[in-house]
Amino acid sequence: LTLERDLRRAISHGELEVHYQPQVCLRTGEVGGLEALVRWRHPQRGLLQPAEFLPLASETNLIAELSHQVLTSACEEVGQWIAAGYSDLRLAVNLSPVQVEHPMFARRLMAQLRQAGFPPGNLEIEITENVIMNDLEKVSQTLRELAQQGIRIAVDDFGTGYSSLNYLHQLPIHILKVDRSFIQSIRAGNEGACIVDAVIAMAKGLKLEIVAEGVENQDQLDYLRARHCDHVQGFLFGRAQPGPVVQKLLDGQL
Ligand code: G
Ligand code: G
Ligand code: MN
Ligand code: NA
Repeated sequence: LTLERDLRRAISHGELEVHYQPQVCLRTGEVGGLEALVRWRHPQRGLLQPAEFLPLASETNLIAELSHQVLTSACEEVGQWIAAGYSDLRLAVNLSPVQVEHPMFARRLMAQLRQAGFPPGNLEIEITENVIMNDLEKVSQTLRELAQQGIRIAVDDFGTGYSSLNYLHQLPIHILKVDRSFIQSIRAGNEGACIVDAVIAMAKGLKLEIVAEGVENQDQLDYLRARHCDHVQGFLFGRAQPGPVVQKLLDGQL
């Protein structure tokens, strides 16, 4: 209960921060995208990770307000970088089930982007397979509305959910994010690597882009490069960092 009271205060007092983890394009070698990941700068407990407060936020409906803040901050900050010349920079945001299942979600999101002056074509939303399957009808309507406006849809943690593959050609999906558990099994002779091969082959057949998550070492990178994976994300390229740090990283690329 203390944490719930604290979280309400965090939302109203601006204790939430958005950090960004780079996604590197293997074709250009440059940062092509940023995944927004929320952090809570707790006055006593220090910097808290999402696992420590998102479950509570979801149970208490504070998730709606929290998500709105994350999106507002990220659109404002990344929107400035886009306007300053990084015109192709993509912003990826994670959506929770309650957001995606709300019937007004697509319209509210579009209104928020207009207000922030953020180009919809630079936005990517990440949802998990379980969120898609939970209410396929509702979610598919929302995803169609978003895709019509140019927003791109990524399936997060691909390969770990309880789902068939049917939704891939029924829904406007643009990107598969291969879960880091598969990337971690890229080692000589490990069978997990053949799942990565299969997902990349399928993505190419379906004309979907691939983001490999959790890339931590050079062997994994070499493996993914040899298979023409599109984008890589992971500690090898950097953890999620505050906006000013990321801005320096981008400026070093100019
Ligand atoms: O930052 P970290 O790597 O610990 O993120 C853990 C998980 O928390 C992510 O995989 C993501 O699913 C979730 N997450 C992080 N930020 C947000 C956010 O702003 N909104 C939602 N809904 N989930 C988030
Ligand atoms: O949305 P998602 O749950 O995929 O969010 C990314 C999560 O993965 C964050 O919690 C982030 O800290 C974590 N992460 C990002 N890169 C790596 C990595 O290279 N290795 C590991 N173990 N975790 C990572
Ligand atoms: Mn994600
Ligand atoms: Na993920």
